[in-house]
Amino acid sequence: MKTGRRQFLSLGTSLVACGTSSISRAAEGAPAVPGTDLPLIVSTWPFGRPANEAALAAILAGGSLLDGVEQGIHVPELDAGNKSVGLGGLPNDAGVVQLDACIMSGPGHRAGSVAALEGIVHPISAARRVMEKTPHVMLVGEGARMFALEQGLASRPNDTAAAYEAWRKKRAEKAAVKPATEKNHDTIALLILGADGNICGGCSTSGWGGKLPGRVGDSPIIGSGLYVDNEVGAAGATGLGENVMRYCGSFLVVELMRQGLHPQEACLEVIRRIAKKDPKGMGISVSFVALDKQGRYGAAGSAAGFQYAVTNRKTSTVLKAPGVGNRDIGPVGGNQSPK
Ligand code: SD4
Repeated sequence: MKTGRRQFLSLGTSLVACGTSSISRAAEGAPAVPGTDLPLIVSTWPFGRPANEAALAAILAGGSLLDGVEQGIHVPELDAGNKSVGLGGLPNDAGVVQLDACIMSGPGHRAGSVAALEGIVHPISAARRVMEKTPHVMLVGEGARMFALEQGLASRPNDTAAAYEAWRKKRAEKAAVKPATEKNHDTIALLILGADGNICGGCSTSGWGGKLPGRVGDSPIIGSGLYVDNEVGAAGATGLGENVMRYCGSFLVVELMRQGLHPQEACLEVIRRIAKKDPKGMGISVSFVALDKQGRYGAAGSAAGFQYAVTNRKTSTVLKAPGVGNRDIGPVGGNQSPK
């Protein structure tokens, strides 16, 4: 369900009126920038906005930051019209949707991840269960699916046998993988800075449409598609995973913030570095979102046009990120909390 701005504001008002107004600013640790309204939620793409709003509602209703991440990401995962997240996403080259997701908790520096997961409605919940119920960080393929089923997560049949046979026959006749374009990949990466100064994040995608069966992108790889460091901040990626994984992209954004860069500048710098090494230069097709412990946030893309969503109790909005190849696309957000 798409939440309109008016509906969102009244939701926020009624929740505050119900006694949750104590959730406001960072109480301890490094304080947020004065005037920053927390929780602050930042995510990729315009479809991140309803996800942010669901995350905020979960937190204002008394949920944890991880509840916010999980319930926020449930929104695009359930949206059958979303062709890049959840079971409505574009299938691989065998006609099968394979999903990747991960989650990270700043407190405890914990992480959980699933990759090449079939038939599970909410991969982000499977990732959270891996983090909370197992001694592992990552489960893949059939093992991940069996684990998710054991955990009682909702599933939908994914009949791979027929799809595989059709794929096997066709494979000899054509190049196996369709080239990635801006149209056959997207991801939700959602980051939250809580009122207590803690940070959590999550990421979920169906990945590169037409990918080879078994291909895993950056999104479930801790440090590539997502990274959270509770002392510094968090970052998440969207775009062509092959161009993020080789550089530990989200980890690098966080490390540059640790060195003092503003989140937006850190995103830009990582894209510059990737583009410099990559023969495709600005054709690398990657974007990052980031927020820091001070409540600053930002995003950048290898090209103009990347949009990201920023939400707090006062406002929920979609901003344009600067593209490294073309920085003159304003208006650009990224200084402090949205006003
Ligand atoms: C992947 N990074 O599987 C994901 C897809 C994506 O924008 O984010 N595309 O490579």
